[in-house]
Formats: sequence, structure tokens, C-alpha cells
Amino acid sequence: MDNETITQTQHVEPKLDTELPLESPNLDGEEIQEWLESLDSVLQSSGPEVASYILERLRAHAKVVGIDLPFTANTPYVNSIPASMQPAFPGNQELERRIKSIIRWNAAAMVVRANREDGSIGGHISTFASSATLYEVGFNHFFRARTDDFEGDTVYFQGHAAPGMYSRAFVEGRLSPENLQNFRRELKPGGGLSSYPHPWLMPNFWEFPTVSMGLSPLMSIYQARFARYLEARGLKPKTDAKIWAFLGDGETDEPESLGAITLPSREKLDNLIFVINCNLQRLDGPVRGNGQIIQELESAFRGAGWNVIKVLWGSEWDPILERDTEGLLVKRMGEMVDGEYQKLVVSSGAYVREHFFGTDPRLLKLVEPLSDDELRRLRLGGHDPRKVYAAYKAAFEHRGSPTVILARTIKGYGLGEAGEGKNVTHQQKKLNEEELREFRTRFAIPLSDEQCDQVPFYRPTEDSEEMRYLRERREALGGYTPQRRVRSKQLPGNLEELFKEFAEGSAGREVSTTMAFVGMLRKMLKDPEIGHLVVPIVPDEARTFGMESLFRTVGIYSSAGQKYEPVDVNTLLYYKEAKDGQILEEGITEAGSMGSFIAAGNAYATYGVNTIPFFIYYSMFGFQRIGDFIWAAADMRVRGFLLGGTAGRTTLAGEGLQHQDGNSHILALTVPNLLAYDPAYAFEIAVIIEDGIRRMYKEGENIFYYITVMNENYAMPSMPEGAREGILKGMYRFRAAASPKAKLRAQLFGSGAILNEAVKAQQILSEKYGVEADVWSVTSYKSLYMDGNETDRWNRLHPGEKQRVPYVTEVLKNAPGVLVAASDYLKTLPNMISKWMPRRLASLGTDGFGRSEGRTSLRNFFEVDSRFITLATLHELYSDGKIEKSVLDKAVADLGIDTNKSNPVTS
Ligand SMILES: Cc1ncc(C[n+]2csc(CCOP(=O)(O)OP(=O)(O)O)c2C)c(N)n1
Ligand SMILES: [Mg+2]
Repeated sequence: MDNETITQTQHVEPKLDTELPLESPNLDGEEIQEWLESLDSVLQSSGPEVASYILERLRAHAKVVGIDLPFTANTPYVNSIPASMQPAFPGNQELERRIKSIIRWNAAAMVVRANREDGSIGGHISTFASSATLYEVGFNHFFRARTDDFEGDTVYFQGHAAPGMYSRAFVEGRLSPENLQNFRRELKPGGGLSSYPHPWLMPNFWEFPTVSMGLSPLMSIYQARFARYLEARGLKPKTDAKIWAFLGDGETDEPESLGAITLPSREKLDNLIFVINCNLQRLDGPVRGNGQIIQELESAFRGAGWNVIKVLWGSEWDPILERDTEGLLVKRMGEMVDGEYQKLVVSSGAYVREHFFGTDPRLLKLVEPLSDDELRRLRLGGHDPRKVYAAYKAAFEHRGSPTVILARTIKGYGLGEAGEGKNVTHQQKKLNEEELREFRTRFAIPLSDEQCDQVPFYRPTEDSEEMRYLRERREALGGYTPQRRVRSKQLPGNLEELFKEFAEGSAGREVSTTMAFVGMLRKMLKDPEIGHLVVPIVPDEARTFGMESLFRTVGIYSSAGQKYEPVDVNTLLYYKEAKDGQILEEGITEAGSMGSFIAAGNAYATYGVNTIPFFIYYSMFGFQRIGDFIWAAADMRVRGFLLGGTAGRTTLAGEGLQHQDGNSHILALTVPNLLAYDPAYAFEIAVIIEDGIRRMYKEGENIFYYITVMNENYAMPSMPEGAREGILKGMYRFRAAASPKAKLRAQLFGSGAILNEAVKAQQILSEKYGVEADVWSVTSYKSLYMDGNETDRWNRLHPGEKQRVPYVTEVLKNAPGVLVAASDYLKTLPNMISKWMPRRLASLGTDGFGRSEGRTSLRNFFEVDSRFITLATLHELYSDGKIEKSVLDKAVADLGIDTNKSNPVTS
């Protein structure tokens, strides 16, 4: 049987009739038998394709003549690949079993030892125990390592199965016993192993953080699509490399898990393989006690156009199924709910006989030759390497759509009384001596009882058959995996020239920072050095940001090209889709766009390609909505630029509560290696992006950027002399006071669009109240905050040495007068750097919900406009005894401030 046939025929299930009720009162048995026989004869004489065609015709005909056929996306509850179509297992099954047992032992030992030392340290035994075969078949036969000549397969390992991966790496000699001993104890001398896959913590080992469930399915989908994008654009060779994602069945309840599954079938991503470990259990109990998670997932994935391969029953079931000529067993298999199945796992052979087979004497007859013990040990598909191998091979060879393998397993497999199949098994991390000995015996680990009690890590000798086999298999697959390797080279060249024009300002023309950014993007796209590496990503928002001109110039990526004439073909900026299009227009999915951002920003490691992603989106739908993906990107050392568009709570007019962003810069504080900027002017953005590309792609720093851009139009000034350093560090004096020697002095701090309000206030204060103010553009409160903390920390740890001065303190050391900050974000943003300022800071900000309104009204409502900045400055001077109360009262009247207005924070 060649492989083509296997993939083509796996949906044609010889026993398809068993999904229908066996007894139907009005059916003449003979008549039905005739139909079945004639189908069988077509199958035999003309093959499955013809048989399938006839059935399709019959279905269509039935519809025409008015027969209402119920829709079902399910196939019977049996293996998708029947035993007759199973390929031969190419490996040495016995050796693989022994290697797997050793890996099982060390994985469990690692967790048990860690918890003997410190019972609070945690870890998981049961997840890997259930998925060991799923991984080992992959390691021995499928997962190809990344080498200099081949990109390698990309594997997303289920986070809680991490001990299994560590254990294998230990047996392979890549991790030391000390490393294993320090599982979840990374701060111990000699280093330890992180609880879960975290590239930040183990940058030479893990590639993808997967333990926040639901992220890896979506990330892997967009990774698979991005691989195709790179190929279509000539940035990497076309290969048959696969993206494997190992998921839990409980994990599929996360909306992100199934939320993007129509994309890979639409895009024909046959480079994508999901393996869902269906142990029917999650943390608390059954995933679907009253239903069947496997059937539910099958219909969801089939409905979405995936190739679904069910691996439910092990080889021991094959002869029993063979004897089931009436389809009774298949029917019985399909009617059990998962809660009952779970009960069978923990029950005796006699119980299985009585409760599973005992419902019909004909079923009992099928298993008559089997002893109770044999009945109990009938394996499930996910624990049978032959079945798993067949599924992986079919998935590997399948063409035209992604594949999902639904593998049935037992949670805590092999733990016996200690937890196999029990509801508490997920959190089992301690095995007592007896349980350990049982586990040892079950998996034939060569340890005496006494040795076993010490829970040693076990590795066969280098010249053992096991070690030779294991090494030979991995060598054949290109080396060890998981392994993170950065293969990209530094970007050459100097980008200062590219951005130079933006230092000159807009010569009075009113533009927004978004427009300025798009101008820069356009220039970058044309640049011979970096143009091809730029990846613009938008979630159906290009027009919002004025990017539609790019549709035409660089095209929108579409694997299908453009099969239609666009409605606006006669316009200059028509909607151009192309096979080598550069823009990733993701539609309304910030999560999906972030998936692309992650794939593109991580390509320097996965593919050795320095793609530079620019993901622009409504800033409110970033951290707030998809913060966990941004956190994962940070962990992965992703590089690139996130652009929070239409930013600022009072700058985005007319929208209201769910659009107007006053918090993204607060949330950006939470991501340690993210630099966050709130620039006001084009030259600031130019300096930040130019330096960002240098730091990330030339210096190889593990940072990425968040830059807010606004849609308010105003004239872009030219760059003040010497501003560059301050722009990057977080603040610089944008406009000095006209008469610095004046008696009444102030320092005004603004950022983003609110900087212009500070500039206006500077003028009002000077003209009407004789107060001379310097205006500072605070481009990054986050950078100033980090610098202040870092300086404090250094000083604390080095008291005897010359004390360092925070940047904020340094630049303000000769700045006289009162201090007032105004922000389009929460007041806490300016407040967090006030302790490094020379004097008290008055902060204005946009705490509170908000309103659908125009900018002027909003800035009045939130009290952040030039009038309120003026008032706050005068109030500070009054508090310092520098001006009379009457000046303040007059100002309130002159500025038209309603002192009884509602409080924006609580209204
Ligand atoms: C987003 C998220 N929510 C909750 C958890 C906590 N958690 C860890 S494992 C687990 C159960 C996993 O069940 P399943 O996906 O079926 O995996 P299994 O261990 O059964 O293979 C839960 C709830 C998490 N890691 N991530
Ligand atoms: Mg599960």
C-alpha cells in the first residue's frame, strides 16, 4: 500500500454504516444488505474514489428529491486509518519502548525529587505520562532539527509536558543530572531548568512559550502561514518543513485555540500538524464528562476543512474489531460518554467486561477469548507507537489542508494507583516508595528497590543499544531538538540617511504622527537594504491609518493571488492582492495579527531571516485585549515594532469608552524588555525607529518597541539641536523659556499630542501671567522610570562608590520653577518619575472612563488642555507663595474653567 493511498482514503471508512442506528423497524434487512453489497462491490472493483463519488451523487440526488439528510461532520468512533491501511513501523519498537520508559522515569523522578526537597515547588507528571508515545514517535521518526542546510521542523511542545523534554535532553546528554536536580530551581548554583518552555530563561533550548494555554495553537497557525509568506516572497527556500503543535484537549476550550482554525484550511497550510492529546481530562476532571471531546473536536476541525485523523484504539483492538462484522462494537464505542470512558480506565478487566461489553451478549462474545487481565490492558491509540506512527506519516504526507491528530490517551498513564486516569492526577507530584517501585517495575527500569527509593536519574551507558539507537535516530533527523539557534546575520548599513528628511519638519503642513510614520514606512519599504525585510501588519485598519496607498505599491499578501477584478481597479489606490504581496492584511483579528508579528519578529531565530514587523492597530485593542500574546513575544525575544494607532484618550475624537486609550502606556510597563514611546513629532519617531532597528537588528538586543501614534493633525517642527539623546532616553527640552531670568518660572512636561497643549500653555503663561516656562517632551516615561530604578538600585548596592544620578535628575538639575506634567494617559505615568525630580510634581492625566466627544471637549472634560495646564502651573506658584490668590481667581475666570464641573475620574 503506498502512502498516497493512505492519505486519500482515510476518510472512506469501510464501516461507515455503523454510525447509523442498527435497528430500524421499517427496514427490510435484505434490501439494505443489497445496497451494502453493491457498494462493497464498487469499492472492490473501482476503488474508494469511485465509491465516494457515487455516494456524493446519491446524497445530491436525495436532496433534489426532497430527502432531508441530517448533517454530521463526524465519522465513527474508531481509528481513521484502519488496520488494513496501516504502514509498517520502520523503527525498532522494542528499543524505542525501552528508551521511552527511561525518559518516563526521569521525567517523573525530576518532579518527585524537586518536591521531596521543597513540597511547594510543583511540576507535572501526568501530562507527559499521557503523551510520551506521542512525543517519542516524533523524536524518533519525524522532528527534524534545524541545521545550516535545512530550516528544520518547528515544534510547539505542550507546556506541562516540559519534564518529558528535559528528561529526553538529559538522556541525550544535553542536560546534566545537576540541571535535572534543579528543575524549577533556576537560582541554585549551576543553574536549573525553567518550569515550562521559556526562551527568555533558556535561550539555547526553548523556542516557544506555550504554557499559557491557547496561545500555541494560534501562534503555530500564523507561524505556518508566515513560512509560506517568506517562501512566496523569496526570503526562504521552499521546503517540506512542518509546524507541529502539541495541545491538550482541555486547552481547546480556550477561545484562541479554535478561534483561527479556518485560516489554515483556507490557506491550504499542509505544513501544519496539530496533535491533540485527548486524555479526556483537564485539571479538575473530565473535559466533557457528558459528551465526547474527540467527536466534538472532529466536527469542529472537519467543518473548518482540516484533515482529521483519529487515533483512538491500539493494535490489541484490531482483531476484536475484525470480528465485529455487525458493527456492534463500533456502535458501542460511539455511545459511551467520556465520563464513562474515564471510569473504565481505573477499573478492573471484569468491570470492563461487564460494563462496556456486557450491554449485549454479542459484544461479550467478541471478547470471550480475552482474559480479564488482557481486557484491562487493551491499549488506547495514543499509547501505541504503530498507530501514532501511521497517523504522523499520513499527516506528513497529506497535501492541501492542515491535519489534526486526535489521539486518545490516559492521563497519568503508568502511574497506577498513584493517579492513572484519576481526577486528581493533574496535580500529582509526589510518589511514595511503593508507587515509585510499581512505576519502576511497570516500565522495567533497572533499579533495585533500595536504589528506587532514592529516585535516581537513570541513563544507560554510552555503548548501550538504547543510546546507540537514540543517537542514530537523532543524527538521521539532523541533530537534537528542541534547540533554539539564532542564525541571522547582523543587518549591514547605516539607516541615518533614510530617516534624515524627517528631522526637517513639515514646513507648516499639518500632518499627524500616524501619517509621518506611514511616510517612514513607505521609505523603508523602498530601501534597497531593508525594504524587502519590512513586514507591515494590519488588522483591517489600513485605511484608518492612511496606509491604503501601500496596497498598490507593495501589495497585500494572498497565497491565491487575486482571482477577481477589484471593484476599485480604476482608482489609483486599488485593493491589490498578490502572491508576493508584502502587507499582511489579517482582517479583524488582533490576536492573529499578533501571531504574524511574533512569527515575523522571531524569524531571525527560526529561519535566520531578519524580517522587521510593523504591526499597527488601534492602541486600545493591544495590551488590553491581547496582552498575553505580547507577553509571549517578550519571552520569545521577538523583535519589531508595535504601533498603537489612534492613541490617546482625548486625541481620538468621537469614539468613547472602548476605543479611547488612556492606559496602553501603563500596561506597556508590565513587559520588561519592551521599550515604550509616546512621541509627539515626526522627528522623534524617526529617531526612535532608526535607533530601534540598529539596536535590534545590528546589535542583536533582545528588545522590542511600542510606539503610540496619533491622528491629530498639526505642523511638525524641525528637530532641535542635540535632541537625539533625550528623545531616546525619554525626555528633552523641546522649547526653552523666552526669558529664562524671569521671576516666575515653570517646567512643563507633555508627550504625544498633549505636548502641543503644554506649548500653548507656555505661551499663555508668558503672555498673560508673566510666567516663563520651559517645555519638555517626555517621549518615554517608561524609559525614565527604568533608568531611575536602575540608578537607585546601583547606588543601594554600591554605597561606597561615587553615586550615580538618574537621567531625570540630571537634566532637571538647573531647571527652575514649579513642575507640571500633562498626559493623555493615567496620571500615574508622570507620577512614577516624580521622585527623581528636584521638586513636587503636579500631574494631569486622563483617569476615568471618557465620553464620545470632540478633542476640545474631551481635553476640557479630563482637565488636560492648555487652560488646565496653565491653572495647574499658577496653582503650584500660589502654593509656593509666589503669586497672590487673586491671580488664581482671575485665571479661573479668564480661562473659563468651571470649578463645579464633574470629576472625570468618577463620572
Ligand atoms: C491560559 C491558562 N489557563 C489556565 C492554566 C492552568 N492549567 C494548567 S494545565 C491545565 C489543565 C490542562 O488540561 P489539558 O489541556 O487537557 O492538558 P493535559 O494535561 O490533560 O494534557 C490548566 C487549567 C494555564 N496554564 N493557562
Ligand atoms: Mg487533557
